[in-house]
Amino acid sequence: MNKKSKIYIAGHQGLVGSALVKKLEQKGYSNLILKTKKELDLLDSAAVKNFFEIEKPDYVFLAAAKVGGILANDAYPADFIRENLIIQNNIIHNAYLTKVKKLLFLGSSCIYPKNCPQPIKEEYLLSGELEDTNKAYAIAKIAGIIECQSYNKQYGTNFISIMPTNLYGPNDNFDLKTSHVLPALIRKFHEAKINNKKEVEVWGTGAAKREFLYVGDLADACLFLMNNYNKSKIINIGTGEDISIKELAETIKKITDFKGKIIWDKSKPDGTPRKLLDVGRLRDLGWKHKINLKEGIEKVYKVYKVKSSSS
Ligand code: GFB
Repeated sequence: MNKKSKIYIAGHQGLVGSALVKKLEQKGYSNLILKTKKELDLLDSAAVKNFFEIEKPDYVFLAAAKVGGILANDAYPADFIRENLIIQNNIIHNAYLTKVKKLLFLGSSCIYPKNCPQPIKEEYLLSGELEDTNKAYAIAKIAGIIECQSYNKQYGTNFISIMPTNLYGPNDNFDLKTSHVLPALIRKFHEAKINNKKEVEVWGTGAAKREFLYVGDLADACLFLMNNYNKSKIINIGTGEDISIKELAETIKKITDFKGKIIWDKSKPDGTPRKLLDVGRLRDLGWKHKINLKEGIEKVYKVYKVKSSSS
């Protein structure tokens, strides 16, 4: 990509999309195409076809998707599979028709088999049973990866697929029902502290382990790969370290300075026991994350406190 390249960021208002816009602008890319859901409904095939024909972007970051935490995935599987299949079909096919130079598709670490060896290598994809709580989302995302690889094979396109680990950042979803664990715990501990509650309820047993990458680092990795990686093979993006939900809860308790007790709601699912990514392929290319977990949580909490006090 050069600074004048026409770059479309699909999903630019989301956690990943907004971090990509910030990173691209910081690096001096000045020709970004951004469309809100109201301006362009990615579920509307005719509208997406028309958009690509008019705008003809050179590069596409496909960061638009229907995403959510473990309960949201478990509760709305039909929405997760239907919407994600339509969005990615519309964008991938029209990127091919309008000869987009390169497209980056986002997979997710939760689409690997639930019990594969750890750390998870890219070749483990499709080697075993998927995690039940988010099987619909995983099948949609796997379809997106196979779609990119199939267009590359049949039409000679350059559509790359990346596999980020669990992400977090300031522009995250903090809704307690649909969000991921990290933003949910920041909100729970913060609200418990300012309301002088005695305890905070955390889901599951706390034994599950998760790897967390700050979204600013993910955006940096996406730019790096858009400029340096041209293979059809998927590539993991992570920190190479994971912690238990119990350790995460204790870390966030400390950062929010909550003094009460943590109560475990074992009626809620733990989900995949562990999903630590093998980041060897990415390291060999010369990329490593910069922001560690404690620093990243402090950055998010700082923004969250301001946003929650003004809302
Ligand atoms: O982040 P999370 O919702 O999604 O849950 P996954 C991670 C772990 O945190 C589970 C526990 O073991 C939860 O039981 N947890 C504890 C909580 N307290 C909470 C809480 O208050 N809220 C939430 N949400 N979790 C997702 C997939 O799996 O990974 C998505 O379902 C997506 O499709 C994402 O791909 C990256 O990490 O288990």
